Amino acid sequence: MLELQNEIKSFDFSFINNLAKNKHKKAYQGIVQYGTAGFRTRATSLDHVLFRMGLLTVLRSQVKKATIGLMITASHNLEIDNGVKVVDPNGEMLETSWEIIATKLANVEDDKVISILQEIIKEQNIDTSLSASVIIGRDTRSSSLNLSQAAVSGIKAMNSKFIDVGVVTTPQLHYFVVSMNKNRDYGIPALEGYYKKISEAYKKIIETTINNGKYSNKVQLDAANGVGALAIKELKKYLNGALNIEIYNSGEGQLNYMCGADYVKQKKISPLNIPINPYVKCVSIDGDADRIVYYYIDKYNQFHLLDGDRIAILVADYLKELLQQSHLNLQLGLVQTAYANGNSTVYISDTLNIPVACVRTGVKYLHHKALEFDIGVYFESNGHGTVVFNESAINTIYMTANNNSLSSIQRKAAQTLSYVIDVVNQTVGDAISDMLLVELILHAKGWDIVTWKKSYSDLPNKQVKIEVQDRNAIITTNEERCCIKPKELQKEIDKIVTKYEKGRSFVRSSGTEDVVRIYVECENDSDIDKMAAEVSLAVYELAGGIGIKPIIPESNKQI
Ligand code: G16
Repeated sequence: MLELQNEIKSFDFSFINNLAKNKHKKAYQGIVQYGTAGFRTRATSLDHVLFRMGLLTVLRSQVKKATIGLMITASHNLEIDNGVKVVDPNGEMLETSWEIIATKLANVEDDKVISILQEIIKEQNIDTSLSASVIIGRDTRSSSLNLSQAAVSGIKAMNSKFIDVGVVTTPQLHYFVVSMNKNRDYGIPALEGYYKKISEAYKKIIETTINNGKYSNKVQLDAANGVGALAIKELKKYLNGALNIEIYNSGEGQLNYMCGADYVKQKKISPLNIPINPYVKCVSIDGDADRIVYYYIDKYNQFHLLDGDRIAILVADYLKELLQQSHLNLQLGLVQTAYANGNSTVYISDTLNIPVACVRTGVKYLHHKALEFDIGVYFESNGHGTVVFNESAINTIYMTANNNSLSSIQRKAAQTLSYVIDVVNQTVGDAISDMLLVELILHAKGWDIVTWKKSYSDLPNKQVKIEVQDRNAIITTNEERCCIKPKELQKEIDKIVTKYEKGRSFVRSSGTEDVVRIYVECENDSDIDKMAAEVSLAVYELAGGIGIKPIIPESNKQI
């Protein structure tokens, strides 16, 4: 069980000032920004940022009168980077207005740290005599331990209580924050509580549904050489063979290097070190285990990806079926981003008849939008997503499951839904619980991975990244689907897309890497490389590209 350390006393600003100017002084003079998922940059530039985030989370905890989380990770980035995500009381990412405060505090000169802290206290009207608590976790990067110590140094300097949970996945840290704040209503705040909750609910569903024979419970899992490998090894103990997970890239190689969910999604190829045999179900998770994608190769060695869009559709379709069987009138909705394949959006609205919303990139935006539904499914196509159930939906589901006056079909469907609620990590996208969710659905439907893939065809698509002098020079609107700065760029993109049947493209600056991301999709596979090169060249020329200039292939042949 987690235990809070340290006792609350009043702040000693001269002590904090001394730490800020000496032990945790700025080693990096560039600007760091709280981006899509917190601060993320070279690990060597982050000590002062972590110290200051330690200070800030104590204030945030006093404002929210709740436990706040600090996760040290750079998720899908390579080992050389690191970062920090601040987790708000209900498991959401830090509130946007505080991202600005965090960015300000992270960037001021060492001798201004105290005055900024005082400014925050005044502006936010913080009662600094209140008790505060922070939970801190880290991934397996070699830089993570020192950075977590810098954060602890900040937390201790503010005399706050804290728990250092050590090496955990990002979703586990979110789970801890929520279970601490919800007084255990969400789950027991310990790793054992997390594993038990999701594995027991999974086993209950597996036991009560019939397998028609096509489903195989074998999964080859690429753990990106990250913390997910440790977590999956633990999970296996709780699953007792209910799922046969073979783990690859479990830490012997470099983190996220030619492996992991991001690599597989972007390159559309298998990762290193995973045995590839036709039709074997494979999954890749990312460095902090908050994203997951599925894939297989066919007998012609062709690679087939089942990304976040497909997972969302599988999950939403299954939930809709259970809602129909249990006669529950709950509003189910799905949230995507502009990266979602056009055909997936059409399939959700036209075939599944489920309302679908589009928001900008970043789980924080998807999560909030999903909360508008009774049951909100959200997934980014990169495999980051989950399902959220509101309180009244949860109560209705439990009541229906226990209402003996209803038919056994109705009750059983509601019972299954109640188990699904426990399999899902509602606090944030969680590769591990998402895998269990996908597996229980495939099991219930009796599907192999090929049958799952058959539901609809993706439009050919491609994502590329371009380095520019200043990625902030790109400004977008309309959920990132339209570029308003540099002014001429959108006109150029519009011209390019009209040349291709079902052409669609958008560009946006990444919030986790120093690049501009480009997305293109169109009807014909043979056009996709040319289209991507044309948009890349437009970005390069109009947004200050650096490095090698993109070359447009002469024909529409694939390169
Ligand atoms: C983070 C965010 C995701 C986002 C991804 C890429 O994921 O949590 O919502 O899709 O970054 O963001 P960007 O395109 O801005 O670089 P992770 O798994 O890296 O923490």
